[in-house]
Amino acid sequence: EASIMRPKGYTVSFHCNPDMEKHHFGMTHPMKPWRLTLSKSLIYSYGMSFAMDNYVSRAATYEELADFHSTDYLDFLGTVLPEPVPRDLENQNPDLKFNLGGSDCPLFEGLYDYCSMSAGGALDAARKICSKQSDIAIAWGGGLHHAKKAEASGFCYINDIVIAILQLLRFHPRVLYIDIDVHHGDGVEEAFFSTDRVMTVSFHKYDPNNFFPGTGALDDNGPKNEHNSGAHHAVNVPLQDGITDEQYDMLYNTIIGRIVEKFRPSAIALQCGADSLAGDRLGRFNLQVQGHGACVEFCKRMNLPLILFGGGGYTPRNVARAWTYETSIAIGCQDKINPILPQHTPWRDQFRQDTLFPTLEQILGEPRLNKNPPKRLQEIVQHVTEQLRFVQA
Ligand code: ZLS
Ligand code: CA
Ligand code: ZN
Repeated sequence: EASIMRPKGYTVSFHCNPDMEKHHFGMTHPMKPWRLTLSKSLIYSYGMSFAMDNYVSRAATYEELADFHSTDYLDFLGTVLPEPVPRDLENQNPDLKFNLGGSDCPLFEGLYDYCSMSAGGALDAARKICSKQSDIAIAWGGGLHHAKKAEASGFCYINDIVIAILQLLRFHPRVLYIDIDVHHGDGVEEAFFSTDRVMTVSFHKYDPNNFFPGTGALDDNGPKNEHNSGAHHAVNVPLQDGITDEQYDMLYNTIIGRIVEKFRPSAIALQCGADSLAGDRLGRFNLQVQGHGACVEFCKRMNLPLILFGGGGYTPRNVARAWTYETSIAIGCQDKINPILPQHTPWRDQFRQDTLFPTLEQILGEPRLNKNPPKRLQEIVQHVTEQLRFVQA
């Protein structure tokens, strides 16, 4: 039989909604939904859509959002409108309801649609994984890890990741959540704080007083009460400016390798925030496209159903590079693609900002001083190893 002759094939699905990308947070706001358009056009220019199942995702319904979010919050989110006139001086610091309307989480035209489309893509991806129609499902429009049950936070209004993981939990006994965004994945950690069915792992820049959101210390590992099943099921990897590919790779492989061994997840959800790349407008790390992509490669090698979410990423041309490279890893064609960017990319001017002959992997930006001493990295590995002694599948 033919299926005996060849290794089992696998399916990658790609979930996006072009309408999501048209929204604007405001001129100066760092979050630019059009980075999704830029990423997609590069992915399509390489012809990668021919190696995936492509879906235009629907918007998530109110009921689907209410799986995680409070109806009070959703009702408010569904009715608030952007202010018709700019706030005047005496109105600079309004009482923010649900943290909506400040400079991080502004109100903008079509906000509810934008949020429900982001969640719709993530949820479609999770459903394809549950039905085993995909082995790897990609939702670059998702990954908004700061949103809380009844609160917007850090550019995130609806936590599409939590909603997608809740869907996975209907079919999967244990889900491993990994977060390589430069910010702490606090919203996802909090949502699954009290369960041993989800282990959350975030790698992030940690400086409680100077870097958002200020949580995610090495010894924040879940409920302190040992009788709470969520105890020890939150892993935090606090890092400093300038971490390199080599250091990150060592930490990631050691930590994720041991977690998979101990926790034995049946599915992995990976938030691929691209603000951990060198040269990011908000980030602080020195990761290259290769080093960032190595995290995706490592997860793929675990041979478990995998969802890839987007997330942060504030230098759009580098976001597009990373998510294109990571799409190629999902498909398995990363060694076969031309490193010189395709001539006919409609957005070539964006990439020309770097050099005359821009490549997929070369990102520009002054490297930041590395403030991660090897000794500290060893301490982190040591702490996580000890923490995992309390974890069993
Ligand atoms: O993880 O640091 C903060 C909070 C503040 C400082 C900034 N001011 C404006 C508000 C109060 C304490 N917020 C962070 C949020 C980072 C969210 C990351 C999301 C994710 O990548 C997932 C998608 C922050 N960092 C930088 C800014 N906000 C920020 C920078 C520049 C601007 C422009 C627009 C708005 C005001 C001026 C803004 C925010
Ligand atoms: Ca993170
Ligand atoms: Zn971020």
